[in-house]
Amino acid sequence: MNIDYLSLRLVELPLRSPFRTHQGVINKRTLIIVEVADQSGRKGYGEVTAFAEPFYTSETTQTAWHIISDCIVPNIDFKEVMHPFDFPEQLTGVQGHPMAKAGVEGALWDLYGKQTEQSLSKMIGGRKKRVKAGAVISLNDSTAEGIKALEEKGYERYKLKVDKGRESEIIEQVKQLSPDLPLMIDANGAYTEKDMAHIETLDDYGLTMIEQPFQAGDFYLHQQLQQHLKTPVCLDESVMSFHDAKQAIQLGSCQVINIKISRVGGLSAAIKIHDYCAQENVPVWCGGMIESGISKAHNLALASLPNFSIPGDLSGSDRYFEKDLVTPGIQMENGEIEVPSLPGIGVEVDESYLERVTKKSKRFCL
Ligand code: OSB
Ligand code: MG
Repeated sequence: MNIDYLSLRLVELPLRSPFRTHQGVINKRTLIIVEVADQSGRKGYGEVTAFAEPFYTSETTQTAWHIISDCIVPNIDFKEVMHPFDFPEQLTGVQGHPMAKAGVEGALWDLYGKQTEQSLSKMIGGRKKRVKAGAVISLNDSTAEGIKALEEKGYERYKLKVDKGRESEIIEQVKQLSPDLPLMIDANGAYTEKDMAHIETLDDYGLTMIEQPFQAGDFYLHQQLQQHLKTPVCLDESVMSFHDAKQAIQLGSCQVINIKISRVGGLSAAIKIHDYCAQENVPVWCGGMIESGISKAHNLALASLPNFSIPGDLSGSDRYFEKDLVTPGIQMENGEIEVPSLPGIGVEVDESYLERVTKKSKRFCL
């Protein structure tokens, strides 16, 4: 792919309002932007969506910075990467750290698309021109005003973050305001085995699914719950690889999978999971990470694949940010977002704004 250099930027984006869940609150979004450039000056961008703190998965911005700088860059022979699919195959010496890997792979996909003048969606076999959006209602937004504001924007699917013990109250509030809209909840592992009966009390609300009720790693407990529940169980944190997806499906631990490029270690793995789920008749949707327009553009390409049949956590730039790293920002209209059709990720990075929000940077000549 003729790669000249790779650079990392640690950026901090102010959030319009704090994003609060039972695991804590995010006031500003710390991210790593990965850039790869070829000798002709074409640039590809990827994003490491790990958080500053390890509340969601074990990675953090700092572990990812270390893994990319000290383990990935020195151990990859970028001259042998002819296509982005070649990159994960060279990563056998780096266990774990899916978000660090996904950020680099993402930059390679964008660059490859620019070099071959194809959109990312086209390169991976995407079919849809537009995808359905969905809003996540953090514990800060779960007020009548917060929900009305999202409905006025045009969101047609809601996901509520769980506040254990207050689920019914919040679900009923949303149902009163928007009785016909699809609604789901995301527990981010808030429940334990003792909550099994409590979760079953939510089964008659007609929720489209319950996401990640228990801790990641416990395929058994999710399987026990799914057996007793009409509502589909969806797994997020539990699925960190293709193998996790296969186990979850074969064991009956879920009926739906949330695919995040970052959590599964990159677009190659995300596509593989998508294809496997399609073969097993398990619908998937694209998860979000409160990310910038760079990662959102990658998500839109992924979500254009045929088995992404459920609206994802795909929102416009203005959902979380006053100003995004891409210009113009990602737009949500009438509950849908257009899949970019220009080469690579198909969005323009605002380099001067990127420079302004950069806290530190590092460049590796390859
Ligand atoms: O569980 O999907 C999650 C945000 C941070 C960490 C984990 C999750 C989330 C979201 C927000 O639900 C998704 C988004 O709108 O970007
Ligand atoms: Mg989730």
